[in-house]
Amino acid sequence: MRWKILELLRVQSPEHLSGEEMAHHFRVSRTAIWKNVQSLQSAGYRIEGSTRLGYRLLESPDLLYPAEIVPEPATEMIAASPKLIHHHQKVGSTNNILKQLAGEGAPEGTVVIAEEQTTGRGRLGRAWHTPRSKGIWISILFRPPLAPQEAPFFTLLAACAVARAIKTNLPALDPGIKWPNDLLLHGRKFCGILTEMKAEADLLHYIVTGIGINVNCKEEDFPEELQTNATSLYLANKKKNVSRQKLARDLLREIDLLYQNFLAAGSMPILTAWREHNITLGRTVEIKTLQGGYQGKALDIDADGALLVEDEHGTIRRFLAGEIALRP
Ligand code: BT5
Repeated sequence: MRWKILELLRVQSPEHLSGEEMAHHFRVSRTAIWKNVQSLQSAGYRIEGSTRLGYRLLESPDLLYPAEIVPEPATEMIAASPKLIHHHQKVGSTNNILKQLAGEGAPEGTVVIAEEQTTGRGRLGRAWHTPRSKGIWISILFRPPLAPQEAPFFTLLAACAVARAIKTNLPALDPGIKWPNDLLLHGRKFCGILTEMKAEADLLHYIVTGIGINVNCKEEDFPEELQTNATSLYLANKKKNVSRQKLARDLLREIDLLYQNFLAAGSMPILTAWREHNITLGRTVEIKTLQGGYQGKALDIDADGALLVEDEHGTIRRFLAGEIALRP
């Protein structure tokens, strides 16, 4: 009920709304309204109470509560209602929490988002740095009817969604996708994606795609070893703060749109969107895989999102995973 009260206060803002009116609306006592208002206040909302006029919302906190980031109008599947969004102040890793929920049967479209992670992860056990309330640290659950080897495709889907949400919010910025899971601004990484899955030989149980976006990080928020390679939207946006709530809402909507598109029409629309935002194709790349290193020209991605690289002898190889460095 507290989120419904918040909604009423928001609509009424900057005017007051009487406790009695709300009590009547919800068919509860005025004390029940007062308790819910108190719980909103302890969640960080500045709500003024006056015995004569009622309650008035003065300020909302910069926190990614479900009520603040649920897309309106509602999406089809991803974060389609506030109940599907699990917000935490501090977790180890949002991917881990969501994998646990997925194992317990959480529905497709469930989202875990945190203000801070203590053990945020990148690929191969690398650490992902997540300063408190400075970014969007989020994981999304998919249960697509696919074979396990198609899971890496969800990294591409998420990368396109991030690029699109940024173009909507900050049209002057030009984020580029570096295959497979990085997004860069002016050559520096501001977003990383980690797709994990649970599967048996031919059966995919679920995919969890984790996205980390440095939104309002300042230089000093990055540890020294990241300062030359990492950036944030704030830094790229002439040091102006960016609304995390609006960006998170738009990101969820873009993920939902791309996913619906994918379910209806297959991978083509996403590959097209990916090509539009990529900064990988046509470049000479050095690719490191668990099997060894390789150099060549990045020609294209195929329907599974694998990168096709041609070496100087004209041999084309296909990479489903790996780490690339872009050469001039
Ligand atoms: C990634 O791995 O880029 C995937 C990052 C995914 C993070 C999200 S946050 C929500 C969800 N929950 C999780 O626990 N993870 C996901 P990789 O390509 O392996 O890159 C990792 C490397 O990026 C590190 O070794 C650092 O060099 C660098 N790095 C770490 N934190 C960074 C940051 N905040 N900004 C830019 N670079 C960073």
